Amino acid sequence: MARPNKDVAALLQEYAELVRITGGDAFKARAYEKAARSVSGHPADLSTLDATALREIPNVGRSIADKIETCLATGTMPELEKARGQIPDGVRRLMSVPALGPKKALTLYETLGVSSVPELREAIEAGRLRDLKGFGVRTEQNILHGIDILQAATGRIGLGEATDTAEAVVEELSALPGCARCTWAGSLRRMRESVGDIDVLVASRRSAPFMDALTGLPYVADVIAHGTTKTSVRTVDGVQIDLRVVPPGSWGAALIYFTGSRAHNIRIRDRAHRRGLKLSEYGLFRTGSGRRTAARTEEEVYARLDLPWIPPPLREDRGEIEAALAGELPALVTSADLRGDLHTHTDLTDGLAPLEDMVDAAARVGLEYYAVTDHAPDLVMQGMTDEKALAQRDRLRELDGHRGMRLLHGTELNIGPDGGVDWPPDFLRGFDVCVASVHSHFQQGPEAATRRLVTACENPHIHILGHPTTRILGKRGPLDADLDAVFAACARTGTILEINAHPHRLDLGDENILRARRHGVKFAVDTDAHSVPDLDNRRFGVGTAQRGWLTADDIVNTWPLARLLRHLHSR
Ligand code: DGT
Ligand code: CA
Ligand code: CA
Ligand code: ZN
Repeated sequence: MARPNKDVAALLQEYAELVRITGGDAFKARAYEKAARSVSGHPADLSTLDATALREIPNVGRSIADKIETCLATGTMPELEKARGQIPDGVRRLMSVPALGPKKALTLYETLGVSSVPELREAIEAGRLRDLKGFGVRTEQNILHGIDILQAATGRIGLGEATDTAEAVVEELSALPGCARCTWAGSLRRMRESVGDIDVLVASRRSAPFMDALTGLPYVADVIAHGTTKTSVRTVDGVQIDLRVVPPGSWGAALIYFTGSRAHNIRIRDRAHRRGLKLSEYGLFRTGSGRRTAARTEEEVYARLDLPWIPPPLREDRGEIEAALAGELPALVTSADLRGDLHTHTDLTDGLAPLEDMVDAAARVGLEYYAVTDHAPDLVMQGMTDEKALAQRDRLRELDGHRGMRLLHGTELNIGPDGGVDWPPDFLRGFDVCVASVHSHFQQGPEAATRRLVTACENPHIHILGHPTTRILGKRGPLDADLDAVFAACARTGTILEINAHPHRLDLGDENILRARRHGVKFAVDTDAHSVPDLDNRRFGVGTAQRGWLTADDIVNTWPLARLLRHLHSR
């Protein structure tokens, strides 16, 4: 996402929250929230737009467009500064706890003087929330659980945000004279769902120009260490970036070393050791003579250890070395294998772009087929009706074949607490594809939650289980269900498990994919796009699938459309 869009969206969102906390106009808060979403989902860089173009962004009227111009020019807006002055920082910190809305946060601050997350935990443990109006044992439990999720996420950065930052840094450094190679390594190259920091590697004969360029980037807030082999900085968003510069002849060995994981590196270092070799970030050396035998490329170093090149998402010591030795590394799915997307939205429900724009964008990124799956009526605030769904279907049939792309009409059903979904069977039969997902009642116990998902799998009209655990990274934990039972039900019924590619979801995640795979299920890597830029999240879904050892054949939306439709109809 373009940096100005992200910054402006954050300011609008913060303003909306402050309006809510102060008990201001709920309509106004919603308007700013919607504008924040539109701005962050807008394909063009805001700072390149004039006043007219700003007003054409969905949910941005004249007044908000003026405020956006002020934000772009000054980095803030007077209304926001005023609201910031009225609300203690502590209340805003409390609102970062999942499960704690503005009203409750304000109550806690005003009645108990609680103004930080640790104070909140103490207050709960001391039983001080018990007697507050609107707080019960259940709320306490939810808040404690929310604090746990928040703390587990603390200090780690999401895959999407980390990729944006890493791309910007690599682009900057690659343009400098004398740069032979430049890429990111570490957990980001392994496509972990969150990363501790970003590791960037440069191959060059001279290091100083790269170190200086990194410390001089406009979005760098502090320099943690500045040296000749390693420099570390922190960005204004609090993201740490480590940069190493190595001689071009050490590139492959350094890339292996800094890609990790530590556990994988230990395994291959042991292997080197047993061959009378020593592996470091500078190369593979003979123990006796100290002569270097391989270092220039990753392939060369692995080959010298009698291993094929191992794709970074597999480098976790989860059996990849054994599989490599047996010649059984999976032929991992790649982004180029994806032919379609089976879960997407338009502005008929909560998407930001009209059907025509989404379809056109999907065709431009090269998809062969595309399913539109707007929300179904049980999610009442989305306002879906039979008539709207049928009208959308007509329009979609007219657009079918746009730039050679095939269109499927689908829906995203809501799995109710008992496993039932929206619409009667006759109406469901009219859709080409049905995704079904949980959007409510997240707190069920394990038995009910398992029964709920298994019931959905057994519904012959449901093709795909959307974001199966329903977690939101750093915000909401997974449903408390027996996933092995759910995966077994998917295998038995032919229900496809989604790998939701949104970087805040990545659901299923890698470990659950590995588990599900053992049950012999099929997967769909879908974006759940709510805007045009969301379509680019495919790569995060693919990276997650790769971490789960999946091949193209495991993923139904890599299949030709005819094979996919046969599979959907066989249910
Ligand atoms: P993260 O940043 O916590 O998400 O995870 P990584 O894997 O990116 O870890 P990081 O940034 O500490 O280091 C990057 C890679 O460098 C790591 O995967 C392996 C390698 N590495 C760094 N320090 C050591 C070390 O002391 N021993 C070994 N074996 N490898 C190291
Ligand atoms: Ca790292
Ligand atoms: Ca690091
Ligand atoms: Zn969706």
